[in-house]
Amino acid sequence: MTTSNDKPDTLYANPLEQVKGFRFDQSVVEVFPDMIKRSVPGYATIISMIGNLAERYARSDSRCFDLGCSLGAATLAMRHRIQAANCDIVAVDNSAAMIERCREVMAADSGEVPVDLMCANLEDVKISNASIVVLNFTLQFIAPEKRDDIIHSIYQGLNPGGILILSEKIEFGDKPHDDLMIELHHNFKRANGYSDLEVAQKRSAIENVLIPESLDSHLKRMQRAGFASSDVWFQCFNFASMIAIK
Ligand code: GEK
Repeated sequence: MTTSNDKPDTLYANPLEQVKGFRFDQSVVEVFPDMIKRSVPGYATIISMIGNLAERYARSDSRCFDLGCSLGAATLAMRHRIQAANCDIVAVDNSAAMIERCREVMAADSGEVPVDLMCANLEDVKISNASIVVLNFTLQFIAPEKRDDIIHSIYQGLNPGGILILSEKIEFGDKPHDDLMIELHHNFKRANGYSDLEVAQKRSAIENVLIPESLDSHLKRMQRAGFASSDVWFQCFNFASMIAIK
């Protein structure tokens, strides 16, 4: 899905009179592969390791869910590594523009695992008979007061031994450390060709749209939901991915 032909993300390259709240609309879909790769440290590694985990945890006659699938990068990673027989992937996103493009991406892919694409709010999707649920940088866009119910219903829908993979932008309780991680992330973006103006305008667009929490809040929430074990398996600056096992 991510190729050198990706359309470059220039959405915030020019000064905007008013920076509106970030939305996953058609203009974002057009540049999404370039945007996410230049903005999220470790994104390619996380996607590739989701494939690795799918090979290890997908079970025969069960389902794998990719919630907030965007253009289906995690879905494709799972699709190409799942060995279990009769295992389906359910990929969900509430942006019609994302799902439409994701449908084209899936059609162009030769993987054999069936993929069911749904344009829906993930809160309305019933999780059942799941061996894997992926929330790859999605929960951060959902109001914090709704997050307990979502993680709890994922727990309920997982089969014993099933896993939740939760990747999130995170914040730190220690202010100097939090400031340092933000600075290092912004340096990463500048090294990937974003200007100071782009970094600043994007930051203001996602304020109040992307709400990060601490690793501790995420791990405690998964524990409260009933997960037997949960911990971080990847972190780069203020981006982390966790695994919770039922
Ligand atoms: C990847 N996982 O490439 N219901 C369904 N989808 C939602 C909801 C919701 N309530 N809220 C947000 N989304 C992908 C990357 S991007 C992360 C995920 C980012 C969707 C939203 O439309 C968008 O496509 C996705 O979650 C977040 O592995 O852009 O930083």
